[in-house]
Amino acid sequence: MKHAVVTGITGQDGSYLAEFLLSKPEYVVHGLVRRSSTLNRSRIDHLTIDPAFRDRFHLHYADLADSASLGSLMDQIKPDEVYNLGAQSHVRVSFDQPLYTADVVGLGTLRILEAVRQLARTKPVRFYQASSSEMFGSAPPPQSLDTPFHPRSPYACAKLYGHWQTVNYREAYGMYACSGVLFNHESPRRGESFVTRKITLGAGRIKVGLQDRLVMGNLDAKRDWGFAGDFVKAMWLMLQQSEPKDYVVATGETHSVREFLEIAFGMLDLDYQDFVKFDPRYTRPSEVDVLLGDPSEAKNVLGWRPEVDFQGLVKMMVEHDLELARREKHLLEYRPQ
Ligand code: NAP
Ligand code: F7E
Repeated sequence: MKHAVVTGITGQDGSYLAEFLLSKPEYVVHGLVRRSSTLNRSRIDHLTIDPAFRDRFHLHYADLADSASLGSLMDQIKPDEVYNLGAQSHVRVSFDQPLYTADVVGLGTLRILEAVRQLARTKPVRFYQASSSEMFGSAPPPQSLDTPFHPRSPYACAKLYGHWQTVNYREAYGMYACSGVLFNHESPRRGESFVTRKITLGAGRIKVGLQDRLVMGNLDAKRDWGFAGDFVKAMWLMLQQSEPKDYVVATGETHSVREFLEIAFGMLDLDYQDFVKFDPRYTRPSEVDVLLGDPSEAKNVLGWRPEVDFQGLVKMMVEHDLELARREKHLLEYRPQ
């Protein structure tokens, strides 16, 4: 059996990656979870309770801020593959908590790389680092690995630190370590405060009458948005090659937040302009205006292709969140008095 360790398993990508790995009978998946006062495992509950995965899906307490927990888990599990997806991943929040973000996202990557390096002395182990298109920041589009990085947030600076540490561990110690520079990827499991999910949740609730406005920031920013379920396959492919290498993973299309709003509200026969209000609270001290990735290496070398297009992504999220809103309304209407 192949043992894979996944940090950030309770997050959007962690849940899709776990599903994808478990769909391959040769994988045992070990997810690292943080202790919290209430359980936050809704994205992976279906995997935990499925008897088919009882012997192939395990959760372990650890934290990227805690080297000892990472080292002892590497020692105990002795994984073949490590996917480092754990992060304080919200760009706006990183301006409020820059040191914490640098610790978990930047130093956290170094902590797990060190734990993997110790293990690599005794057995082969492959490492994936979740790097981000935010590292390109204000660099003009289209962005590829030949584009100079120009990060525009504490989050992006921390990711860049993790990216270069990953490259350096590969070059210095000959480790099989890859940095996947992934552009924005979304899904019905996306965190509620990221812009796409905020829009589809808001549109659904407005449609059923639970909400009458949606308060947003900069609608002119453009992003290269893909489907998270497609993107996790590229992570796995990167660890299956004969040589380790970094890749950009993107759709190669860019759309503005305004376009996302127009299409999502339009699918519900609503005009977003009747409901969206501006609040500077949702803007950032320094913004990333346009992200547009060039995924040609991922296509040519890994054979990776996104299967869900932009319209399909918006539709999937709108339909999911309309159903959520309907259920919420139903529960409110039928709550015992
Ligand atoms: P997400 O939904 O925010 O999930 C983040 C995960 O990291 C959660 O499981 C979270 O655990 C965990 N985590 C947070 N702090 C941690 C710590 N101190 N120690 C261990 N785990 C910790 O993020 P995502 O969208 O799935 O993204 C996955 C990774 O890809 C992240 O590294 C993100 O920065 C990066 N990335 C994402 C995108 C994107 O568009 N989604 C693009 C490029 C790169 P809790 O549930 O306990 O909070
Ligand atoms: O913002 C604008 C905002 O927070 C997208 C993370 O997964 O992808 C993500 O980072 C754009 C920005 O994602 C609101 O100013 C307008 O220009 O959904 P977001 P992000 O910052 O691109 C990268 C690749 C990552 O690595 C990160 O981990 O939308 N925007 N109004 C808004 N954004 C939010 N969140 N909320 C608003 O109300």
